[in-house]
Amino acid sequence: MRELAVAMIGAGFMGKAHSLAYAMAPVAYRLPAGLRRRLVVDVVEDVARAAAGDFGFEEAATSWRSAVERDDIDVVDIVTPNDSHAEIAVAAAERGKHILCEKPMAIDAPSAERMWRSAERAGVVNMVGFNYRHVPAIAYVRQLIDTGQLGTPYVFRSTYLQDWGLAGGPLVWRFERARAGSGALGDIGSHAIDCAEYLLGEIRRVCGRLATFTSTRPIAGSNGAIGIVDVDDAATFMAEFASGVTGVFTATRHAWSRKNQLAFELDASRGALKFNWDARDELYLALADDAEAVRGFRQLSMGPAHPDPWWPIAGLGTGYLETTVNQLRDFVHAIVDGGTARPNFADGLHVQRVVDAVIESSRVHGWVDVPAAAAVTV
Ligand code: SOE
Repeated sequence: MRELAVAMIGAGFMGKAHSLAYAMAPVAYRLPAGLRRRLVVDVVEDVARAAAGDFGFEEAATSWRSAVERDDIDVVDIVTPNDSHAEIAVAAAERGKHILCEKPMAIDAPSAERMWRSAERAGVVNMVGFNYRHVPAIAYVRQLIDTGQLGTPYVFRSTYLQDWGLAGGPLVWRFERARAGSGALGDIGSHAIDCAEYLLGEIRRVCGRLATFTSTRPIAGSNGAIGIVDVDDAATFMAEFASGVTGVFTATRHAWSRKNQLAFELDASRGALKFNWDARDELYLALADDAEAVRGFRQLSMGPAHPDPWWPIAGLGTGYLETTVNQLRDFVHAIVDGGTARPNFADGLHVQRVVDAVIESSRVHGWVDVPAAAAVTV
């Protein structure tokens, strides 16, 4: 069987998640290729070495550039801070490597467009780590919409709420525009945008407001020096989809006691539904065709009757890791069987365009158009 050798660039929290996925995916699914954790890269040698041991990689290195140039590497997995994604992805594509890149795809749409262009030119498989669309309940929502069971979608309301931004922590890269591109908007709002576009198609116009509540933070290891936060702590925007659906979104890392609450509701002509990551194995569904006496939201428990079942009975549970395994499965199939793994760089680029449009909209206090994906050519 073919074997894909992976160089993972970055060794933080997402590196751990992806490493677990490399170990679990061949057990969870019968994959068409083996996955070899060949090389892990971190600029700090000790961190790289520790990661190789902890995450099960054969080798550790400190230069991503040498890693992507190696002939014995098939896949480059980018789990570094956002500002390095474009440079690494472009170099990897030029060397013919397949690329799995963490979200958001880049710090802005022009960088994401460069990545997309390079990958298209090189003909390599490319994928962005928007893992939440691989939750079985969300994949099932897509089926409900595509098969017309909900009728015409009308209004989509989405919130992605966390509270770790309130803890008064140091000025990590996620609070710096030059490194992250944006704050809550790109970090977690991008997941909500990806889910929305996966379910309902492209967003074509937005009107939003960004706000920063904690505007300074201590600089780690600097003896009390204070740094400026130049990204949003909360992003709220209205969206108009190309299909005519209306969307309302809020993403914030300043929402007390909401730890990782990606939630949405959809109202449609023949039904409605509610999803909440806190109970991710459930979906609340109401259908207009139900007899009047029992009409209301029913609670579905995800299982073998739904997409991506892991276990033979419903209710055993799928979580964060399962979504990264499902994502990896699609990536490996695209490499071996041909085709594309979604969300690919074109999808990630469009999400980035929505993010950039929300930032611009907040700046000009008005609606901003989002260029269509079809508007770009290689
Ligand atoms: C931090 O907000 C974070 O780790 C995000 O960067 C991830 O994408 C999200 O899945 C969990 O929270």
